[in-house]
Amino acid sequence: MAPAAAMDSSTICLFDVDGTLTAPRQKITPAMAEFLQALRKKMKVGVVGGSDLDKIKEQLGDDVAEKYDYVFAENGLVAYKNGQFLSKQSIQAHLGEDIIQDLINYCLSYIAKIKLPKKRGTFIEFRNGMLNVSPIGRSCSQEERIEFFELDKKERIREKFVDDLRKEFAGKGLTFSIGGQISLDVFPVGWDKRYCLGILEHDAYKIIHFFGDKTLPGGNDHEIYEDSRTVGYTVTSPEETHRICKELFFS
Ligand code: M1P
Repeated sequence: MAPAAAMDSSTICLFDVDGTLTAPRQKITPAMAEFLQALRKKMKVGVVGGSDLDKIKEQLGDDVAEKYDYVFAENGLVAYKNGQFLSKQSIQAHLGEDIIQDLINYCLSYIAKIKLPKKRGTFIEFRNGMLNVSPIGRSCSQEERIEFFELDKKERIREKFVDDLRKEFAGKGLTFSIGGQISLDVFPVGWDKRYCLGILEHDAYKIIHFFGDKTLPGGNDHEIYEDSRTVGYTVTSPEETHRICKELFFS
């Protein structure tokens, strides 16, 4: 039997979660989970999601921090390495209460003026490093989520919302980004997924591969995909992620 290739600890493969490792907001398949563990024998593996840690745990397992070398929730604003908590940011400490309240009030009044087929609850989720804003509300069912997503593709509800927010809050140091199906994320400039690259700098990786599905401008993978510190790959599904990784790292 040929000896197994040595582990390359100067290379890391970073994966977005929704649309890249899993279907949006769904659990990882056993085949993909197993594949990532095989990849970990060749190089370091990290995940970087826009969602908070609880949602990433729902999708990748409660033991996600132990299963991957790095877990970056909320773009890396909440970070774990080798199963250990590393760091956490606070949007309120960074922005201050005035702007946070202006933002919340503006979003709620914008949402109040939109008529949708369905509206549910939790229109704003306050996270450590971002506000997640959803016109339908995060407590919608999976069916209602898909219904909104389809409508949004036709009517560009979130795109118009983001355009409006960009004008209203111009010069306030905020980024507005569409990452998933029912919501948009708001965070300070620079707190996009590139944030996790700053953390990785301490570990001096020579090569950082990044896989994401929302790599076009306005998508929440765009900045890290374009960054000169990464080798970026655009995928359209977890199956494509699997196929490309296999070709690149196992042949
Ligand atoms: O990871 C992508 C996005 O996933 C969720 O989006 P949605 O619920 O709209 O599908 C959110 O957690 C969002 O913050 C995140 O960017």
